[in-house]
Amino acid sequence: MRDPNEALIVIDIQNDFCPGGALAVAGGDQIIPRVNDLLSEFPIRVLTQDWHPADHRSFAASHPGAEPFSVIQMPYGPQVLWPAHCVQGTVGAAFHPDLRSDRADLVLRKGFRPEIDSYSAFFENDHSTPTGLEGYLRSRGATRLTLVGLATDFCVAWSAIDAARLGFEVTVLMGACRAIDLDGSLDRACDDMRAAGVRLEE
Ligand code: VGL
Ligand code: ZN
Repeated sequence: MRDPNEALIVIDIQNDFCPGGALAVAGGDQIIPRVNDLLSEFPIRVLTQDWHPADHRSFAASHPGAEPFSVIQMPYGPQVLWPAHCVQGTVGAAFHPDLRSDRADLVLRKGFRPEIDSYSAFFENDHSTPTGLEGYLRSRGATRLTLVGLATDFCVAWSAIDAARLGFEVTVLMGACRAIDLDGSLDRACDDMRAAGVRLEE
């Protein structure tokens, strides 16, 4: 068993990020058995859920003429334009049916503001608008966080780096994550996580 100060943060294991989904991550569903086991081990268990309005500004379709996976400048910095995904209330936004979401204490939704994306579970992509997760974890006494889920190089990495900056002791279990890997984004994300003091384990 784990210490009472240990929290598991499960990032975005939703249908749209699994094979057959709108923004499928290769092998995204393969991590689910291990994640289900981890959900039984940890005393504090959080699931995040990417949760966008249908006209979200991170969607290529919201920018006439723009191709999915191109990058534009937003007021808060560069933004990859994604295929529409995880639209609020759709099957694509639901947790994968094999994920034991019943084992979670908290479901944290993010990306619900139409004008700004939110990769991190802690802050929106402006790096300043909080989601409230930090307060939740601190008030439950969490100091050590283990992150797993989808996708390694976007929501997992951004969450891990923010958590380390906030002073949590952070481990990412790479074997329980899968990546999008867009133009070297996985290597960059690993470098950035290590530089932020995140421990990467298998
Ligand atoms: C994610 C791209 C867009 C993720 C979410 O969960 O990594 N990636 N929205
Ligand atoms: Zn998203």
